[in-house]
Amino acid sequence: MLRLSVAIADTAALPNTFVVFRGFESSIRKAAALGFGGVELAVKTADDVDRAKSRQWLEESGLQVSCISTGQVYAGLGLSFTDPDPVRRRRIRDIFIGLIELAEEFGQLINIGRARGPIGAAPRDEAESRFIEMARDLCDGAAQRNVTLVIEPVNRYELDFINTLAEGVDLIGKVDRRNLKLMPDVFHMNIEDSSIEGELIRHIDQIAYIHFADSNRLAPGWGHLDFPRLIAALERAGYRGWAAVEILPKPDPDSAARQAVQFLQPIIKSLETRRK
Ligand code: LER
Ligand code: MN
Repeated sequence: MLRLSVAIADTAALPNTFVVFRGFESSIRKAAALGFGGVELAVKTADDVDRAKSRQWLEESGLQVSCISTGQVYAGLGLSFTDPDPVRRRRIRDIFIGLIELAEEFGQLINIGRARGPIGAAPRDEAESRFIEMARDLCDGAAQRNVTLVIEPVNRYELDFINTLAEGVDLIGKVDRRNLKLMPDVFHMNIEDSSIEGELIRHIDQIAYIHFADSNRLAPGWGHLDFPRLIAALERAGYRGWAAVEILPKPDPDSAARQAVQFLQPIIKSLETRRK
């Protein structure tokens, strides 16, 4: 059975951090009150998270961390795996090592979204080689802490490297580490992939985490993606992981998050009832 989570960040997070709620304590309480089972923590470095307090807030709310997400490492710090500058690559490596330690306690999953970096002006092979070297190194350290890294295909208007699920799977094969997996975001898939259900099912063995947003990046049900159909496909394929709602906080964070749960939960429950 699919579990629902919601993307949150600290109050100090940059305005362009892509989350629904801000402020870890209040966000965790709100997420729990609305009926989410988990929260995705969008961070810049491991220092963003007060571990003792977070542990307490999560315990009190009965929530889990679904994933640590790293978009701000790129959008805020400008660092990425494919950066041609070795000094800057060392900085992002150190940041990810800190995040892996954090994820050992919180969620055991780290996403690599835009932090994988662009191809940019470099020859594709060079950018890819830099990614592969960094990913192998980090995955080897993460494996010792039981942490998995997930690569998120992102649409072409945001990044020129890994847009489709098939490209993600191809790169995962080249990295060749058991703890590097695929993380589809159905908003990006709607732009890039030939079929949402078809590609989710085709690559289901590689999928360890999912982002949900509607076609316009609003809460599910407020755009034109067919969530009943795609959730049924995931359910049939045996996906039992998290679906994290990563949506625009519009018209306001509370309404967006409420719409997401109220729309998705009955779909998930009806499939579960049918399975019994
Ligand atoms: C990150 O999860 C993502 O989907 C990006 O589009 C954020 O800009
Ligand atoms: Mn996403």
